[in-house]
Amino acid sequence: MRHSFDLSVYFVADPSECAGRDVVEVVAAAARGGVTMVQLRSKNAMATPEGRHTLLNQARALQALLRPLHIPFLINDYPDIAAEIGADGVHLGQGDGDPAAARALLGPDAIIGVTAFTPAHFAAIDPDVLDYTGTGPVYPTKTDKGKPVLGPGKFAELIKLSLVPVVGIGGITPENAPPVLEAGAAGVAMIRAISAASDPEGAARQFSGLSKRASS
Ligand code: TZP
Ligand code: MG
Repeated sequence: MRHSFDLSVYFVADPSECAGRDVVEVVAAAARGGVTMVQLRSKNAMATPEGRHTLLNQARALQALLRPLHIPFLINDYPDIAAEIGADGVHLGQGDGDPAAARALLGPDAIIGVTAFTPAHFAAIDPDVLDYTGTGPVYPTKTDKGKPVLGPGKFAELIKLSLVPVVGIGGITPENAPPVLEAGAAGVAMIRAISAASDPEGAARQFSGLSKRASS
């Protein structure tokens, strides 16, 4: 049985995008504001032994913060780190390894998501292995350059192909989130709209209010 999860406000926490604050402090604020799921995304962390150590410490601190709050916690890119700290799951990009191998490592209860932004990506998804997709960029973003921006119209068309729930990502703010939810997304994912906000708790609360209105 998979752990149950709610994609409605999915905060992707990148320690280098927290406006100089500690990632654990920012995630604690986001949790108070009502985020429903958290991912630790630390690009290049594994390039050095110190980086791996830092990532492990951050991951352990976040897991300890979020577990009592029943907010699922996933690690971006590294199924082995997720296994080592007992995280709730892992998020894999295209080319980040075989989802079936991650499922075999983490077991049937883990939440495993994948990045998908072309029809071929959606066609390759086995819903017995994967639980959700992150799809975007929906809007222009400085965080993940180089991918074509979908816009809400193309996003809506693309996600009709999905056999698993989809969360929209890329440049999403409380102001531009409604069309993503109206397109049929299970939720919105964001980095900077929460992590770079002067008030991450308030930003999270705004997203939480939108998703509650969209589902009522
Ligand atoms: N995948 C598609 S866009 C993106 C990822 C990881 C970055 C989203 O960052 P932001 O700050 O919410 O635009
Ligand atoms: Mg990746």
